Amino acid sequence: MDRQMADIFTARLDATAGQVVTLLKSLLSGSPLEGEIVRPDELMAAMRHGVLNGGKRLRPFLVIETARLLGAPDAAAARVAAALECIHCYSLVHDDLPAMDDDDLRRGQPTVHVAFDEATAILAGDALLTLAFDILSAPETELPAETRLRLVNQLARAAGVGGMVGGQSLDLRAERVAPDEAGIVELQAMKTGALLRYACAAGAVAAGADDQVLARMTRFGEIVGLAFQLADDLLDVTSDAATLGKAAGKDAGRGKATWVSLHGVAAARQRLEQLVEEASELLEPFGSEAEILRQTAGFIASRER
Ligand code: GRG
Repeated sequence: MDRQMADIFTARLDATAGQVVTLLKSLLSGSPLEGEIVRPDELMAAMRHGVLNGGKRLRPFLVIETARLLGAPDAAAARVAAALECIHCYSLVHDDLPAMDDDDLRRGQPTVHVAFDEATAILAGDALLTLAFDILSAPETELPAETRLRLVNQLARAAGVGGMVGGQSLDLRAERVAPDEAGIVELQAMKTGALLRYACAAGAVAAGADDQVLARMTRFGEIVGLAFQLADDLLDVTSDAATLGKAAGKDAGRGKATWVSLHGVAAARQRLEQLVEEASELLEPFGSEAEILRQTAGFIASRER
């Protein structure tokens, strides 16, 4: 991507992030909805802290751009995107907890358990998880009830025991027993891949795409997920190598087995190129209208943060 195209792409990513943040702010307001009693101030503040503190909003972008390509209503796609971002942010809040990664900083700011306390961070994550399903299923997400039910069901599977949470569990186990290559690929497809896959599938479901298009976009999401994880592992290695002044190689990174630690940096860069190529091929039937999604795959593969 040349400089000018990169600037146009980043401007579009930022504009979409702005649109999603505006919606998230209203969904995270303190006013109770019909059927709710009160929304406790401190809990709401912790939820806002976990969601409205920056972030690239890549998953929402994928939902919205896929939905746009396939003709779903913008407002409905934005709500699906916001629901998915609530799940992503909950996972980060919980991942940062002392019992998990025990991180003090996230997106350059104190993590939720540091800014509030541990119990409040657990509850903020729980409430964000639940809110996601409220947003998706509510009639305000102006899609047919059957479509909303499908979106809810698929999100439950992407985020739950056979998806993100299951992947986190396998990742914790991997610290005790190193998985083989197939195990690494599987746990990453679950832990980080499942939500990215869902983002693209959900955009297609919201647009009422037929089975063939849905399968194509779901595969596109899987490839983007693989590229995201590989780029993330590469970033770990290169940032460690830069800070420690050692050559990036098999012993670089956080000590966890990854595709990069098994095959090395050069092979990982080559694999990333192949994945972007594969993603691009999947978009061929949509012609130039899919250019933004094509660029998104490239952006994810070459991201520096
Ligand atoms: C604790 C239930 C539970 C799940 C945690 C996804 C996950 C599972 C943990 C995230 C840990 C982590 C930092 C993984 C690396 C890849 C990743 C998901 C990075 C954060 O995603 P970005 O780069 O973040 O899209 P922003 O801040 O831009 O939203």
